Amino acid sequence: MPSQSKPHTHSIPSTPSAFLPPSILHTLTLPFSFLILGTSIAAAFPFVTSASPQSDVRNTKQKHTKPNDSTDQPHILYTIPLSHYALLARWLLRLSKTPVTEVPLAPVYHSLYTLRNSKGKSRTVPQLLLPSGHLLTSSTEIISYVEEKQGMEWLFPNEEARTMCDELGRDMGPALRAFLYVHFMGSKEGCGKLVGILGNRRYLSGWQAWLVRATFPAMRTVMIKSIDLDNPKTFQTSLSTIQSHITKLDAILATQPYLAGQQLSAADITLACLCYPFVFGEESADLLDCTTTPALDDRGIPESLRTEVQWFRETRTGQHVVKILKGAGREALVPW
Ligand SMILES: N[C@@H](CCC(=O)N[C@@H](CS)C(=O)NCC(=O)O)C(=O)O
Repeated sequence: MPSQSKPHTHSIPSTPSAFLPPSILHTLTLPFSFLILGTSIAAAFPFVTSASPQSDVRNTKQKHTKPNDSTDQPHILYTIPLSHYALLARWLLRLSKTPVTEVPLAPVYHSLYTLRNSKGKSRTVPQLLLPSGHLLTSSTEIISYVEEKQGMEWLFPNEEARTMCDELGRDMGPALRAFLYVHFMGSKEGCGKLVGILGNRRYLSGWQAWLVRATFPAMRTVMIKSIDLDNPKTFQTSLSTIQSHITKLDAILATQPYLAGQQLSAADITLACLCYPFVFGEESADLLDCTTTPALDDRGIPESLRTEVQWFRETRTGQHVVKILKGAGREALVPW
């Protein structure tokens, strides 16, 4: 991978002013923003704040079974627009024709919803609130839920598919997130592009998009701390994880058309979603051009990431990701 030759240049200071010029907006503090957000949520979404879902943690081997859950009733999906795990949940719910209302949330502020929904147990997105009031708190649980729907058994044709899904979700997803955020948040140019994506009214409600733009320096600091991006080891570990997965997946794809054999499975969809922010280009711009998943075309790419993306797109794994996004993605990712 190109950046392995210069690993120590890739960690970032968490001080917001290191990359952004001072302005009146930067003086807004996080608590102030939380106050605005909390008030707005209570006013705008009383159904969210009064929900009392349950939460638990499972892997894809465990089955979701809850009495009174009709998959034909409306479900509520909580997401962050740029989240690759949220894309995975959305894709599978669409494929299974589950009726869903999506609640896209600004990063960092999302936790006001997710912690409330899960009674403090889970902060991350995606979360899926079932008609029964039961809450699924990860893409893994959502995959299990979808798998149980009639006609969705093809998602896991064999144990390899299941193992690969678990491994990709556990290791590759967090590694890619750290790797990409270092590139976006490590330069003024990257920060500008990230604000352009995260604070876009196309993907978030007007006031949330405003909140992202107004408080980006504080948000950036929180994200750097929570992903440990100011530690050079984080970048280095992420790189090795990504590299070793790609080497392994390249070898698999050299002998068979799909990750679990001769047909598309949940493993291919998981890989495509988790790598979606790593391919950029027309697949992302055209095929993912819907109201909830930011299109990452050439204009959105930070300069420092250009060579890495080019490198990835030329690997067998990168080409597979593009193929899946172009194929299954076309049907699955039309707007709700
Ligand atoms: N294992 C979880 C991981 C989900 C995850 O890490 N989501 C990220 C977004 S890509 C998130 O919510 N980050 C914000 C946070 O940690 O508060 C899953 O499969 O859903």
